[in-house]
Amino acid sequence: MRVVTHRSGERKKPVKWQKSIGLLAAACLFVALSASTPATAHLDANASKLQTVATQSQIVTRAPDVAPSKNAILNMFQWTWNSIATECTDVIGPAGFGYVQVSPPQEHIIGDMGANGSPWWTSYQPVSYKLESKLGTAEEFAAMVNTCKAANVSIIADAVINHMTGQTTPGTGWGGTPYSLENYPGPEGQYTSEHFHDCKTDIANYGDREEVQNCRLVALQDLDTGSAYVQQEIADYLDKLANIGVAGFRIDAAKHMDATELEQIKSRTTSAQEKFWIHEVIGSGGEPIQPTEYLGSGDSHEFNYARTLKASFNGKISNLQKLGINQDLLEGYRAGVFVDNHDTERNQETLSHHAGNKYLQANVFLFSYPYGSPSAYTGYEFANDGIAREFGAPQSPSGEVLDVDCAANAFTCIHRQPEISNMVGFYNDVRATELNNWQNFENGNVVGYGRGEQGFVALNNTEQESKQTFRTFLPQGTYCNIVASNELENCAQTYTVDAAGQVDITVPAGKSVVLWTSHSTKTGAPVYDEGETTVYFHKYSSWADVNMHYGVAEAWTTPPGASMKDTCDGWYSITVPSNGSFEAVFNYQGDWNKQLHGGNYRLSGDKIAVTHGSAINIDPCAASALTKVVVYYKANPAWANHNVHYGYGTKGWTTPPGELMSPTCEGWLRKTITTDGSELELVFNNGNGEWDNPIGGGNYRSDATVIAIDNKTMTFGAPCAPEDELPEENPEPVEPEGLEIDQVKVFYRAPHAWTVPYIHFGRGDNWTSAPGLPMTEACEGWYTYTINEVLGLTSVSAVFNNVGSDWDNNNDLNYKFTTEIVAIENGNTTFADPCFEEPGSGEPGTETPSPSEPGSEQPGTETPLPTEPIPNEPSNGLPIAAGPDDGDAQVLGDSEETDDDQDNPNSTSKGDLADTGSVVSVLIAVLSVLLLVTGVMTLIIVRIKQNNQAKA
Ligand code: LAG
Ligand code: CA
Repeated sequence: MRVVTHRSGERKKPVKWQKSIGLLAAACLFVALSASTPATAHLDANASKLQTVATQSQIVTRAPDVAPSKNAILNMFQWTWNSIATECTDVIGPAGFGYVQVSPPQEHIIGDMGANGSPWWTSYQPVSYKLESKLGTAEEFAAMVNTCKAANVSIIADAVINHMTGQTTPGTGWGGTPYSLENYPGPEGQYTSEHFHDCKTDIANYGDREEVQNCRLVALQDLDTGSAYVQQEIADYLDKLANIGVAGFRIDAAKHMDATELEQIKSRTTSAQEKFWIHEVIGSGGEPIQPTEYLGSGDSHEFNYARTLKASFNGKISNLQKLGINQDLLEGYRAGVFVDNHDTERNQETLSHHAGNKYLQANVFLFSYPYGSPSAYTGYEFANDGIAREFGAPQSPSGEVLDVDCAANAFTCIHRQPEISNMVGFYNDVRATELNNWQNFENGNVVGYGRGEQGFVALNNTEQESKQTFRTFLPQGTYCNIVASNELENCAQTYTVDAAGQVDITVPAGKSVVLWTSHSTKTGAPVYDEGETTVYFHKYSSWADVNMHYGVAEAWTTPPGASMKDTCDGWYSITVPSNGSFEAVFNYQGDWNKQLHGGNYRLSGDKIAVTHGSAINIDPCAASALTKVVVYYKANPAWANHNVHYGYGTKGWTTPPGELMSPTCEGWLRKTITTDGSELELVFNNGNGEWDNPIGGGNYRSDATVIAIDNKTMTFGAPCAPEDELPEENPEPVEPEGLEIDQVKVFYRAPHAWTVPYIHFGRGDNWTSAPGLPMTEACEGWYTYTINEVLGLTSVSAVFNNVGSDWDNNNDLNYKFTTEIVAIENGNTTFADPCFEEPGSGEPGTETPSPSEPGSEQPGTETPLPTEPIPNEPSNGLPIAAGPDDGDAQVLGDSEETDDDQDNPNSTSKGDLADTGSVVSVLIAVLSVLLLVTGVMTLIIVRIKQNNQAKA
C-alpha cells in the first residue's frame, strides 16, 4: 500500500483536513481487497511517473484530504540563473508558486553581435548539451536549483531537443564547442550528419505531418529523433538535468517530433521519466498533428485557452463562463494553460503585457478559473514592431544577459504585480473548489464569480467603474481586495460581505476585485447550507458509468461510492443530501486517476458540473445551459443551396461549407443552432464558393436567440408568421445547374492608379494562385481576359488587383459570371463589349487579342472555402473566397510566371525586336514580370506572417 507523501517543494499550504483513522483504515482495506482493473498503459505510466495524476490508492487514502499535486508555474523568459535564485527566495517562493520554468539552459550559438546585440532566440539553437549559456554557468544553474528548492520552488527546464542550430557556416558555441552544418562534436549532444533527418528544406505545409516532423523548422537542422542514438543522447541530457534536481521539462517544438518517438526518449531516461513533462504543441484546427497525441508522455499546452482569453477580453468576458466544461478543449487535468508565452507575446496570438489592464485581469482569471494548470509569464520590454521583437534581453557587450533589476532594466517584473503574485496563494487555496455564482453585468464585460466558500472575483473589462451588488458564498465579514496592492497587512481596499453573502463592490475601471477568506475578518458561518446538491459529471469515453465517492461532514460513502445516472449528453448525475459543502471524487472500476488536483473536489451549491478537473456551479442539462439560436436567411435566388458556417465561444467552426439551411416561409431559410449561450459568429454560402459576409468583411456576430439576415442586414426576431413556417428538416443539397457557355470574356476598367490590372479567378472551386494573371489592354482604359472551359461549371467568379495591396472584390462578394461577355467598371457590371466599334466606323483591329488562359492543368491551389472564421480584414484584400490557407507561401513560390511565358501571345523573343511596337511590348512584359515578382514577394511575406501563428 502506497502511503502518500508530499514532496516538500510542492506543498504550499498546510492541509487543514483531518479525518478519522477508522475511515482511512476502511479505505485502505477496500483498496487491498478490490480487484482493480488496470488503467490504460499510458495513464498508468503517468500516474507513477508524473506525480500529477493520483493513483487509486492515493485517492482513496486521501479521500478526506486535499493534496495539491499541480502547482502554479512562473515562466521566466531570459532571466539569468542568479536572478532567478534571488527571486525564488524573495518573491516566488513566498507567493506560493510551485515551479519556475527557465529558458533553455544548454550551450547555444553566440549570435549576431551587431549594434542591437544578440537576439533572444540564440537560446533555441543548441550547439551542445553543456550547461553553459548567456544565462549562466553550470555551477550557477545548480545553485539556482538548490536555492529555489530551499524556497519550495522547483525548476522546469525548457528542453530544445528537436533540432540543433540553423547555422550554415561553421562557428563556435557559447561554451567554446566548435560546430558546422550538421556537425556537433559534443561530447554531450554529439551529432554528425547521419543523425539528422533527410529532409533539408524548411517546413512550409502544416497540413503535412511528415513535413512538420521531419523537415526543418525555420532552417533549424532537424534531429533524427527516431534513431536510437539520437534518442539516447537526448535522454542523457534530460537525465543530467534531472540529476541536478530539475523537476520537469517543457518540451520545445514537441509538434515537430513524432509522439511515439518522444515516448521512446522518455522511456530511455532514468531519473527524467519521474519528472513532470509538458509538451509545447501548438494546436491549430485542421492540422493533422494535435496536442492529444502527446498525452502518452506528458501534459500538453492548450493554446486555445489563451486564444479564447484574448478574444473574450477584446470582446465579452461573459463568454468565459463555460470554458472549463467545453469538451473541445484538452481535458483540464492534462492541460497547461497560460495568458501568453515568449512567442505569443511577439506574434500577438494572445494578450501580452502590452495590453495593460486587460492582461493583468486575464492573469486574475488564469488563477481563479478552474481549468488546467496555470503558468504565468514574465519577460522583458520590447517594441513589437519588425526587428525589435527579436532584440535580446539587456546584455553585456559580450552578450551575457544582465542580472535582472526590476527598477532599472527592461525586465517587466510583471509577476510582482498583485494580480499575479497575490493570486497564486488564492489559486492554491481554492483549486479543489467549484466555481459558483457567476454573474454578468454591463453587457457581459463586468462579471463576478466565486470559488467554494472562500473566494470571490469581480472583473471589470470596461473603461468605467461599475457598482454592483454581488451574490457570494462567502461568510460574513470584511474582506481585503488582494489585487489592489501588494500590501496585504494594511489593506488598501476592503469590502463587507453581509450575513446573506451579498457584497456591494464598485469595481474600478479596467480592474479586478478579489476577496479571499485568508485576508478577511470573517465572522459568520458559510452561507450556503441548503439540504441537497445535484452533481453532474461528464463521463470519460473509456468509462461505462460513473461512481461518486463522497463525504458530508465526517461521513463518507463506502468506496466506490454511489452510482450516478446517465442524464444528458454524456453528463451523469446524482442528488445527495449535502448540508451545503462536501467533498467528492469520481471513479469507474478502479480508475480514480483523473482529478486535476490529485485529491478531492470540495463542492458547495445546488447544482455542479464536474469535468476533468473543473467544477462549475451550473446545470449542464438545463435548457438554459444550451441556448437554441434560430437563424433566418433571406433566400438568394441565384443560390441553389444556402449554408450557414458558424462557431461560438471555444467551439471550433463547422467544417466548410457548414450546415445546410432548410426552407421555411416564402423566400426564407432557417437553421436552429445549439450554442453554450456565448456569442455566435456566422457567415453564409451557397456551397459553391460564393460567400456572404457582412459589410466591411468578417463574420456576422450575435448573442440573440432569433436573428434574420437579409441583404447584409441583421435584425432580431422571426421574419415569418408562425403559421407560415415549414418544419425544419435536414435537407439534401440540391445539385446546382451548370453553365451553358464555353467561355467568359471579361472586360475590366481599372481605377486610375493601376498599371495593369490582374484577374484572380475561380472556375468552380479551382482558383488561380493570387494575384492571378495580367489582363491585356483591349481599348482605351479597358482591359480584358477570357476565361475558357467554363461549360457545365456551376460558378465562375473573379476579383481584380494591381499586384499590390489594392483589390477590387466587389465589396467582399466577388464578381460572378454567367454570361459570355461581361464588363465591369466602378463596381457596375454590364453585358456588352465596351471596345466594340460599329463595322466601318473606325480602324479595324484596335482590339488587342486577349491572352488565353494557361489551360485547366494549372494547380488548383487556393482553397476557396474558409476553414476558419473569416478574419476581419479579409486576407489583405484577397477575395473572401480565398480564405486563410497554409499552403500559400509555397504555392506563390511557383507562381504563374512560367505559365504566362508559355501561353501569353504577347511574350516576345529576341528575334521579334524589329519595331517600336515590339519594344513597347517587351517593356510592358518586363514591367509586368517585375510587378508580379514584387506582388508575389509581398504576398509571401504577408503569408509567412500569417502562418507564424501556426508555426513552431
Ligand atoms: C519554439 N517552440 O516550438 C520556441 O518557442 C520558439 O521561440 C523557437 O523559435 C522555435 N520553437 C525553435 O526552437 C525561436 C524564434 C525564431 C528563431 C528560432 C531559432 O522564434 O525566430 O529562428 O528560435 O533561433 C531564427 C530566425 C530564423 C532562422 C533561424 C535559424 O528567426 O529566420 O531561420 O533562427 O537560423
Ligand atoms: Ca523534427
